[in-house]
Amino acid sequence: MAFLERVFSGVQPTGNLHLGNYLGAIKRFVELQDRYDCIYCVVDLHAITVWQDPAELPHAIREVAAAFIACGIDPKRHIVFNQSQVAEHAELAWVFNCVARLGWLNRMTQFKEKAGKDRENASVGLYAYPTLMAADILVYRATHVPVGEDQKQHLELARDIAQKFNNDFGRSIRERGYGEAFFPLPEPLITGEATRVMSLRDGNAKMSKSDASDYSRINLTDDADSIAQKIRRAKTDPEPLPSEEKGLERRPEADNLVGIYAALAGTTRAAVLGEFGNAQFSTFKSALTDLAVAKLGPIGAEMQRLVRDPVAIDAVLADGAARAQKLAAETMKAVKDIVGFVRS
Ligand code: AQP
Repeated sequence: MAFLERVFSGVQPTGNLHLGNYLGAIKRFVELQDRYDCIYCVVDLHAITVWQDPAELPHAIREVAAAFIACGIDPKRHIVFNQSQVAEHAELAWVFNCVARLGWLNRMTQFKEKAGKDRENASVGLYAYPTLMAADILVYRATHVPVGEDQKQHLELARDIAQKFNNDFGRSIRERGYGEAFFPLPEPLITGEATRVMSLRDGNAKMSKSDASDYSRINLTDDADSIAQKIRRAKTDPEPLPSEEKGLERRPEADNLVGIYAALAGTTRAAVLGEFGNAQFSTFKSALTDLAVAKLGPIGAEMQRLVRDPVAIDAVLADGAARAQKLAAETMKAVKDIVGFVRS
């Protein structure tokens, strides 16, 4: 069955939005706007799976919305909102908690990484995170989901949940006239040169909001001096850059910086090495700094301008939430019908 093509993705309001979030996700969100109807969500329900200070969360939510808009997402043509304003996400997540199997969730590597050794003390929400993520996507029956490489396993789980719901309730879906399958199997869109941006301090660790070292990441709100300092101090190896991609193998820091350059410039690693092959890192880092400042400077400035007007951002979020809620309510009405809940 053909489903209406629709994009959904989200970003957590957990502070320190960084270059990885931009290149792996938000920049791609912007590029998809001309081809799809898009729904971009500030996933605040996901954020509270780990402790968030209620005094800081509202600012973090508005900052992600500001980043979406500053990067070029048009909230009039598409939908921008925060997840907690549309209760259907949590409602569908409960149904999916009853569809997904414990064994599936036990395999999720992100839970293992985030819970670490203190697993017994992790929230139930952190464990159930992937079923909520499946609900986020499927409550809009979205068909395409742009994400960074780290979300691939969660996307596969969302597909498994959609498939199992379609199978378990297949007869009900058909008898009630919803076609052969109710949910699409959402496709991950993980493409480009920077699907996994690594830490500037360690080429084997993901660039991440929660890294204790601010030198590990470039934040979207960093000024030109900070960007320059962070790139200057980024870890490298003693060799000059190779002239071919194969030469980046087993050189994670070099590979990361070349990938970042390629993604920011909208070109490929091969083209970057065509230009900088045999160059010393000092030369390359200086070019990368100029490029990063040129691309990120205006975004950071616009984000700062937008967050100074929280009333305007809240109006965008409220408008988006109202439009999202209409779509989500339609899905939930059908889901309740399919599952067999009685409505008075
Ligand atoms: N390093 C990265 N490279 C490429 N893409 C990335 N994403 C995150 N880090 C990288 C993508 O950004 C989107 C939003 O991520 P998120 O805010 O929902 O959560 P996250 O993946 O938990 O972000 P962090 O920075 O990694 O936070 P912590 O420190 O809490 O672990 C997603 O599409 C993600 O793939």
